[in-house]
Amino acid sequence: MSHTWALVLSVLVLLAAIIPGTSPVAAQSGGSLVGEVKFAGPPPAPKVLKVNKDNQACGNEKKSEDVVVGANQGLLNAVVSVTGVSGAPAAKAAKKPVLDQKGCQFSPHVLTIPAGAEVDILNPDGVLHNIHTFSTVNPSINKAQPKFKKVMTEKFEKPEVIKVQCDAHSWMSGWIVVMGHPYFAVSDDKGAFKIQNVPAGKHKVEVWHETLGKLTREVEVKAGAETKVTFELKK
Ligand SMILES: [Cu+2]
Repeated sequence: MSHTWALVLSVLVLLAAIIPGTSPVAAQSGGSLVGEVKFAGPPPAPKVLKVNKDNQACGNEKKSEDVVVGANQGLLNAVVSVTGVSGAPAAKAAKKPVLDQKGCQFSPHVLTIPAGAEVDILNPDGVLHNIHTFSTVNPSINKAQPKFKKVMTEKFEKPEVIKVQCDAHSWMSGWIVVMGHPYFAVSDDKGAFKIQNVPAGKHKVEVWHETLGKLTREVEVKAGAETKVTFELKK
């Protein structure tokens, strides 16, 4: 290959990397949905879970993550999604989703993935874990992951909210939320979330939290603009 062609090729590769993965049509006709999920009322004190096994790897206690409230009442780990968008494209994960079990704790506590995604389940602890998923739409997984097995890969084909436990460690619990469309996000430790490239129009927006339940709101998303929405969940 000549130097000129090599240069042209590398410029093309660079351009491909710079231009975002969404189609120009979607970007123009869509808007983004940003906001916060808040916890109403005084934040509950986190429950302390006793660790009664494998203490060297797991520590002596864990804080329950079933309600985690941060600054300004921000609620962590709430899943916000725009439901019922007709003709929604299948979502693709930007990178392969990972569910870590480091320190005998599922991380992230709530993992959101697009339907059809494979998840790498990591075991860096040098102890036996046994992932157990409580699902009805997807096949339930109940698999030992011995200490030498650093990665196990599982696929989740259908949209579903799936509770995850470890049969070796009773305190370990988490969630895998499988989505059938690309319009979702999880709230961070300030309760903030952002969903990009939502088609313009009126949509139902749903927030789900593992212990506080669900709320639905109708929201109008405008093309090329940021639409703000705040949810407040209570016990
Ligand atoms: Cu475990």
